[in-house]
Amino acid sequence: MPGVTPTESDTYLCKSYRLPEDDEAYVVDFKPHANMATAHHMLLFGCGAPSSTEEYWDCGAGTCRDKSSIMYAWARNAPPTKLPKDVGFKVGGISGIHYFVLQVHYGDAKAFQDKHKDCTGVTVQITQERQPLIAGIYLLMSMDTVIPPEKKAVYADIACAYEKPAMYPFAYRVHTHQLGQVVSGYRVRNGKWTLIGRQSPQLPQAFYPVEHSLDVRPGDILAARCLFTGEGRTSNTYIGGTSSDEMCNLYIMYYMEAAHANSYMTCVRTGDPSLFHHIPEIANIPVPV
Ligand code: IYT
Ligand code: CU
Ligand code: CU
Repeated sequence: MPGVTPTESDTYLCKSYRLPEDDEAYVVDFKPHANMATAHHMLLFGCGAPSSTEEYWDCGAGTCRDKSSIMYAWARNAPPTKLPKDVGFKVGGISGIHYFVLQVHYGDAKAFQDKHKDCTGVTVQITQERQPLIAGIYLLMSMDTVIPPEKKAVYADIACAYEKPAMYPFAYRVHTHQLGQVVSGYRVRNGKWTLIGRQSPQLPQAFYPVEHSLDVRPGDILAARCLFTGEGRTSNTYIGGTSSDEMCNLYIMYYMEAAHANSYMTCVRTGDPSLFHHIPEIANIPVPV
């Protein structure tokens, strides 16, 4: 951030950076520069073009003009995940990514009573050297969830058949707003459910490491469930952008062999109830926070 002084709590500020080169390059490391006392979280996106040409702007106006892809997340009180050796995000060239957009969520504005200028950010290490493995993000998200008021447990189920070259998940991030209790992601192979990651969205929304490494191959199904509660609400809650709306997201960060790499994939398909009938029971239990 170019020295900003938020005046209200929960300000989301965005700033764009043009990549130094137009040629293909690889992002291989991130170093956060964030002050726990001021920044609540920060996200780094890769973009074709940013939403604004201002020096910095309120992220409510958008982050990327075109498709945006998350590359890095830092959240207060969570250790940031590193890229494994030989793994890089492809940027520049035909990747279509020519900008980074940094989003910083500033928490309590009291931290700025002294009017100081904040330079929260992240150092991105880029190399032109080809990497053997390409990093990517597979996003599972729900678009049609409705949470009725006072309903104790509501599930948002998402599942897609996986038909791309083999991928190796190494980190995951969950995202909901206030009503989310747990988000779980699985690989389903021949009817067997194997956990990719399970986390409370009320904990810091960083990328957490995949604990037991696994591969995802054509013929597998990727499945995710968000558990919500409608308790405390007086009307239906829908998917949407404000903090009183909800979202159900699971981001799987993976690597793939460079020769046939796909960097961004999305699944928005509602899961088949006959499939989710077999989800492990632990996906239905809120994570205590
Ligand atoms: C409707 C919804 O669930 N939006 C999510 C997921 C999302 C992320 C990206 C949707 C699109 C994207 O290009 I990147 I279309 C969402 O907005 N998630 C927020 C951030 O915006 C990334 C989050 O914190 O995960
Ligand atoms: Cu935050
Ligand atoms: Cu959201």
